[in-house]
Amino acid sequence: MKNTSQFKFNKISRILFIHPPGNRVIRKDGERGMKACVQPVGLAYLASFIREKGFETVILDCAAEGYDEPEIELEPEIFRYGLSDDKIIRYLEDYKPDLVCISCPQLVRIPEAITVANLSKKIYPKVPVVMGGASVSTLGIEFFSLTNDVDYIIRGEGEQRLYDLIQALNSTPSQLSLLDGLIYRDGDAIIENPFVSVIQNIDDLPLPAYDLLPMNIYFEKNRNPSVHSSAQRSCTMISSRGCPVKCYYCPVHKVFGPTGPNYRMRSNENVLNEIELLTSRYDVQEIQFEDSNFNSSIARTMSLSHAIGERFSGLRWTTPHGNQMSTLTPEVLSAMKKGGCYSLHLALESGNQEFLEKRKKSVKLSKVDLLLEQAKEEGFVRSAFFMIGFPEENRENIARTINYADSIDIDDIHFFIAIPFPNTEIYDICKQNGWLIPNISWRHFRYSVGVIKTEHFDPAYLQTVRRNAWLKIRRRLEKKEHAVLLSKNEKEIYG
Ligand code: B12
Ligand code: SF4
Repeated sequence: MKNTSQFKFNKISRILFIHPPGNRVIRKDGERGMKACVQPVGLAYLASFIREKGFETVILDCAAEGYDEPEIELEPEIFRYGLSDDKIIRYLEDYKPDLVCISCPQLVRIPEAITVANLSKKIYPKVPVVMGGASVSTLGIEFFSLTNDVDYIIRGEGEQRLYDLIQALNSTPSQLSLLDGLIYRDGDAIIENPFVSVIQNIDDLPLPAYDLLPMNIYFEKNRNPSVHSSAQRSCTMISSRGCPVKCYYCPVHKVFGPTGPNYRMRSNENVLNEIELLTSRYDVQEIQFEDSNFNSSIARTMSLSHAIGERFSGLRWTTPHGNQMSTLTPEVLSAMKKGGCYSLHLALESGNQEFLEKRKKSVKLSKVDLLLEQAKEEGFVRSAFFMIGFPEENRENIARTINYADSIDIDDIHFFIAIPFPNTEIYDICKQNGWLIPNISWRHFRYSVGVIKTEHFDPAYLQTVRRNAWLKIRRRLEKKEHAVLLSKNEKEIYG
């Protein structure tokens, strides 16, 4: 029993934000997922917003700070990386927070995020623990069945919501039931408030608190598994939130658009201010825009590209989370290239046009060759993303996607195993048909493992097919004069 009135905590003034340790696959045959070292931009936004309201804030990035520590096998072939429990405890003891805010960006990291909550409660049973991020936004109330050591979860964008929670805890706990997106315990009950709002004008947010992050570690390791950086000092950034499209497997709307697609773009000026901060204070040479959908608006892509090129000549940038193909007109490609963008990441998804149409994707396979040619002429490095293992697929469809991927003129390739994130349409389809492998660890909800088993395939089959396809296409690409492959060697896999 630990309802709010039972906390009897200090008034909250010192807030610790934690990015938990990460985990990756290391298979017995030596194949391994890439170990990420990337700025937790969401946490940097939160810390900045809360600091501006007058609170003392620090960020502990366990994944980056403990990047070189020995890895620990958590379950067969999945290893944790980052700070050890002892070091996290020491940090907690030194800082003495009044509130612990943990970010859990991906479902795969839920067990590690819960471990951090356990450690905090062990030392400070009365200090409230809040968790947010795409994972809990996706899972919702179900999360509370996993642990008793998290008191509050906040779904969606956390800046205003976290501030409102702190205010309520400090002065008006009776207001908790009114806070949008909050799920919390009240005695034995779990209360789930409605989750509806988004931040209308994202220009109103302060810039992320990069000064609270260990920026030198990110620059030194320079390891964003989604992109082969063109410069050592690279930094991720977000120029828009949400996505105007709604794919049946994507959880992005659980964070940025609870009532449907809720796409919001920052103004050019606001984006340029952040680039100015990153280039002048941190000497950043490459920006990786991790927007869900950077180029969905033709007008904005052109004007932002132009603005970046004008003000930051020589700066290189890219969009590793993927490019929507339908808006990459020759004019857009040319503007992006002139503005400093050096690589494209085409979210082609499937080699089956019928499937793409059924799923209302705007990808037209008949136009891919021309687009790739135009992109090559402009001088882009061109990578393509495909997904295999959608529940509706059979082995023939999967083979068609792989053959198609092998037929196009690209410089790098990624195959992702389709993942049914909870509370998405694909998840419901899998659940209704009994295609979800029961009692499977959250650490398997990654593109290199998979959790779907139908009459046509299971994760082991998909992993083998993916591996063989990657090796075959890699060998073809390696022979190209200017091969630019993200994976450093054949054993390194995405996911
Ligand atoms: C950059 C990125 C990465 C980086 C790492 C980022 C990091 N530091 O953790 C890399 C490339 C390494 C990566 C890897 C993976 N990623 Co990723 N990634 C992203 C991406 C593109 C951007 C994240 C971001 O900066 N967003 C912008 C900020 C503003 O949003 P935010 O982080 O969500 O934070 C806001 C809220 O969530 C909330 N919030 C966040 N934390 C907290 C904490 C508290 C206390 C509160 C109150 C609120 C709160 O407030 C923030 C501000 O509004 C997102 C998609 C997207 N565009 O968001 C996918 C995304 C988070 N990734 C995803 C996935 C699946 C993965 C992988 C599992 C893929 C794989 N390889 O199999 C791996 C896992 C890596 C690992 N080993 O742990 C999914 C997660 C889905 C889910 N529900 O699990 C997403 C949503 C993409 C998608 N649409 O499917 N990823
Ligand atoms: S286009 Fe990309 S970000 Fe947008 S809904 Fe589809 S998969 Fe998600």
